[in-house]
Amino acid sequence: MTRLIVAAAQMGPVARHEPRSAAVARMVALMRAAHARGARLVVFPELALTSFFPRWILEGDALEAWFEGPLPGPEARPLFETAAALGVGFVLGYAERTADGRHFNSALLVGADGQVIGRYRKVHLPGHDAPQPGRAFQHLEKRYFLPGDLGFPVFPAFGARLGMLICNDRRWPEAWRCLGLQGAELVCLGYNTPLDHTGHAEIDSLSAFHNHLSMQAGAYQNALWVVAAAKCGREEGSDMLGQSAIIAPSGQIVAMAAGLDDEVICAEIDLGMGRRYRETIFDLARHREPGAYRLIVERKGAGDPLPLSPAARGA
Ligand code: ING
Repeated sequence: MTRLIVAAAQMGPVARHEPRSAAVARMVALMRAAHARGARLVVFPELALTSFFPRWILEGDALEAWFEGPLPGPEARPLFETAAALGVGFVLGYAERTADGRHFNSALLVGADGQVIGRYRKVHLPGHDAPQPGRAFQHLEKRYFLPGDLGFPVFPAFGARLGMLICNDRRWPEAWRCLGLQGAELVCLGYNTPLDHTGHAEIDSLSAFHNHLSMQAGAYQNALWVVAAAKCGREEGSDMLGQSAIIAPSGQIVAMAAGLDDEVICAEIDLGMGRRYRETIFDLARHREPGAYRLIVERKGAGDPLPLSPAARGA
């Protein structure tokens, strides 16, 4: 199968005291809307079941309450059951507590039968490991989560080679490259992106630009499709970026959310497009020069001989 209709299920704010059952009901409605438009894979945002709790200082049981044990638990079960009933797979961002009590910012890949295919744990944790003075909202992912320990896995699913990233991962080219070098054809990611992250207006004012720049570059330079779903809007007073998007291996945005609330965007993706980029511009076997990268990294000083092109060498 080289064509697949996919959907990003953007979510508006999830309130601090909104029960998971309410968030799941919203997600079921989004999944049904996506299915009605032919989607067979739906991507939900990062930490989709709850409010973005790393914005608050939390300790002990008050922190533990934000994490999920093994999924599907009773609250999330309707989502898995709906997926199986409709024959729709999905990616779900959630706060994972492992059996031995470790905490990760994770994403689950679930097949059209409602069964778990695989898991990814966010590697790049932004923000701080201790509360910062003077911030309207904290960003304590480094305090609440461990860095992901599963690497960047690629799963054969939905007729494609599918990888996952989570939010800040999309800003790091290595994350995309690790997936691209494994032949990923489709990357699914969710994000919660506050608009006041750095406190520097000249940076924060470019949040929307940097969001799409990162994903369009990742898509084009690795010849793969991207489905990205935001949790957005004013969530407990914190304004978060929307503009969920579906991006082609050309780097073109083929679908984008227009609002800041629950919204489904869909596109029929052609996996053959990525293949054409990998057979021409990005034929890694013919064009990529990893040896040169080592040379540049290891060069000792300006006196080292520069590599000459065949023409310059008189070849
Ligand atoms: N959020 C943000 C993200 O990477 C951020 C943090 C915002 C970093 C703006 C840099 C600039 O999109 C999460 N959850 O990673």
